[in-house]
Amino acid sequence: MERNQLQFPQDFIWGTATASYQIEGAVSEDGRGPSIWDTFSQTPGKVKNGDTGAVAADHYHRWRDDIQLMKRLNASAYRFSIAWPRIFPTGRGQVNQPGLDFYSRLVDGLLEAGITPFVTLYHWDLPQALEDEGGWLRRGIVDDYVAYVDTVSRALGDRVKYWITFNEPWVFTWLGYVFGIHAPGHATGLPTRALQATHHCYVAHGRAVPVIRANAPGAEVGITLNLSHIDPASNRPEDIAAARRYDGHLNRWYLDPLFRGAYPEDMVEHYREFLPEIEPGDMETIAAAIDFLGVNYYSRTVVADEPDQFGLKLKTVPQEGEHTAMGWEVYPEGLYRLLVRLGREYPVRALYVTENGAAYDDVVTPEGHVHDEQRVSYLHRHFAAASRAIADGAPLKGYFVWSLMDNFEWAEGYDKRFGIIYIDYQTQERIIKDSGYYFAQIAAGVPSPGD
Ligand code: IFM
Repeated sequence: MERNQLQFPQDFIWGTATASYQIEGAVSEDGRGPSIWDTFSQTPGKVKNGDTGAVAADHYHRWRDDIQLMKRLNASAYRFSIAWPRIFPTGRGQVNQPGLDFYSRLVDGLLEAGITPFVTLYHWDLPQALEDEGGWLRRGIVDDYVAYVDTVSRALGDRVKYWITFNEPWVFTWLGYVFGIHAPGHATGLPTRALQATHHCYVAHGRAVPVIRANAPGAEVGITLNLSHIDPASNRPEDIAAARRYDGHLNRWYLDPLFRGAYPEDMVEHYREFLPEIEPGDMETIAAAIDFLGVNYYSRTVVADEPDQFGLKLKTVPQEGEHTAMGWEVYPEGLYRLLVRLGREYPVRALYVTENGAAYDDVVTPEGHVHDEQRVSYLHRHFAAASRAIADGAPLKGYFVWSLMDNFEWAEGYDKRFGIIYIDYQTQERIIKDSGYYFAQIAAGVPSPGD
């Protein structure tokens, strides 16, 4: 068989992924409290077109139909997130049982359909009441998070085997606490808050790992990072050094504490005036052994040296060629390189691609179809890259396409469609796109054209 063919192990997991605030809607139902994303999206000018997650894809009411759609996609797993404010409307205290029941029914429905649930415990919808106390900048949030995780894992731990503590710590800390483009919208321009929020998130992660294991016998516990393959813009030593710094900023700052128990030394030096407060024992807590690493990969990053803010001295350089509707370069080779690198440089027991996918400007034909051949091609090339990475030793066990369906793309609102199922937001009609049919073939193990 040729190396560019898709070849995956028999027990390879094929799934789709979503997140609570992006699909559920029903933001005031059954006792859910407000989250930072309700507040942020209701703040004029923060989200394109003034969109909010108030209705989203109405998954809170349509989850049964959505499970049927997953079956039609031949998906063997589903990655979704729990909305903390459905469980504890003000972040802690009295459990909101109807919120917990919603996820319990969802898990039962998935299992009945033969679909393995992968639960993400935090995908950015922090209870607003906790933000009012300082959010991820307050050390006490670690205890609140652990109590929340304890409650959820006690309730679902008899049925859920795969747990992801956090989704993309880099994104919610840097975009939320430095650049101001995600909730809670702090636009400080300095790394201090991102690094402190990251540190609290990481201590919370490390403290949660044994709690989940205790409540969910046989559970596999991991965390999902947004990682990129990084290339220097040229062979100049300055650009190579800049690429290394960006790798330290985006990748190693998040990987090293988990797998080596320390923030990377070169970056500690770069960030010296912005470093977080670290208490004795924190780094050991953070390095709690995990069963898998979740990798969200969308594109590579090309970096050049340039005087700029906070000592990183670099800029990212846009590339010619193919891009998605997000303006992200299509670069499947980066996924291959990243997966192989992770397997070689870090003691990862298992890897899952917990997100990969693309936004394109989809059109529904008069016959009611969505012929999204660019997304089919994007996915096919990334699946091929993953297949090659496995052949070259990466311990990749599964692959989740982002996303099951079109949804609320954060600051981009509903403008950007990542789904392999189209959502008509007027009627909530679901249409399986051509990429969904393509996914269904791959998930069923049917060779695809071109193989
Ligand atoms: O929609 C997001 C998701 O919530 C986190 N990872 C990236 C996706 C696309 O931007």
